[in-house]
Amino acid sequence: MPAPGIRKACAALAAAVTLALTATACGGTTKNSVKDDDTAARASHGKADPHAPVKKGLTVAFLPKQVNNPYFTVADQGGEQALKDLGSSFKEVGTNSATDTSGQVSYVNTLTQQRVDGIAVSAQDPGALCTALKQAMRNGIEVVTYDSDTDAGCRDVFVSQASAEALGRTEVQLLGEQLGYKGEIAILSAAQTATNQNTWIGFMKDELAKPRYKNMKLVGTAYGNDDAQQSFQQTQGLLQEHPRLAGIISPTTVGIKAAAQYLSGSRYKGKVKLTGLGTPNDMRRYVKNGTVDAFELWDPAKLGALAAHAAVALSSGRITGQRGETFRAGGLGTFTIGDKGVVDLGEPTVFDKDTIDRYKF
Ligand code: RAM
Repeated sequence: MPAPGIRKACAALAAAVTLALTATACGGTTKNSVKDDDTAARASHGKADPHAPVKKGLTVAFLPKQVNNPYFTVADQGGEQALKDLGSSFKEVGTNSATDTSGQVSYVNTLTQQRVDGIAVSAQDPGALCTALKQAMRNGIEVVTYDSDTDAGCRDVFVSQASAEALGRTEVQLLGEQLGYKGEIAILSAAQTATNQNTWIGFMKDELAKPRYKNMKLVGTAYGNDDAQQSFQQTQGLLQEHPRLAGIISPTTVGIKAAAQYLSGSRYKGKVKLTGLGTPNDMRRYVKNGTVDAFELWDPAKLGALAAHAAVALSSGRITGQRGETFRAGGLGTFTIGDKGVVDLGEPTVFDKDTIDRYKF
């Protein structure tokens, strides 16, 4: 396997020549090798050296689902701070809409041409970015997904906010408690293609299939596309379509805020229960005015910081994305890579009127 410097030089040369490269001179099992199969990404890394020095002077680009979303602003600021602490540089690019998949693809291609060292991306769609991300990896770029994953073969590591299963099940449990396990419920999601929301919804349905929820019925799923106005209108639509609706789960910070805003100004306030994933700053007023009892989230800044640490650990050769590898992420502690290259940040936090003022994000 060529030395890391040579790997990078080969990658840089290849990127300069063409994005559709064949870096045979770089040879061996390095990530410059062209492999077309889905396992190319992680299988081509070689062996991790947990004691390799942490590289400095890297550039890691964050590509969130959507740049004008306060959740991603906080997450990416966490990434920026972590990179600063590690002696590397941060940049952020991205689309204004959470459904501009071709825009996300263009950004990946541009970052590949710019030869950044790492990309941390929250995918709007599981498959759409694959070709572009594989191209990035063939060009020596480390690819970390955070918040919303692609297919596992199209990135090195997925930094997940919490176990997807825990998130899906606990949202149903929270609503179940609030409804006394009775009534019609609906889901107000983000984009129809969003990997993270769709995974959580899968676990919500699995949870709802348990005998305890036999009197709770999922009657509809709407998509507000992480757009405030669309989410507001979709909430209104759900209530019109299902006059007996007793509760809504919105697993998106944009959706839950818009739904709370709608409910808060309507006759349904306090009657139709709302839970899901929101930021304490967005939801504080709706918890205090009795629209929302409890909801959950993780600390987005920590998620961004963990993604930054993972990208630098990959670039330094300390990890390759294989199950069982461990890496230290500054003050966040030490993390172990699990199945399919997934790293979980931790458990979600539940916020209610007694606890919400402890959190400022
Ligand atoms: C929105 C986005 C993001 C999701 C959060 C909970 O901001 O859809 O992907 O993780 O909500």
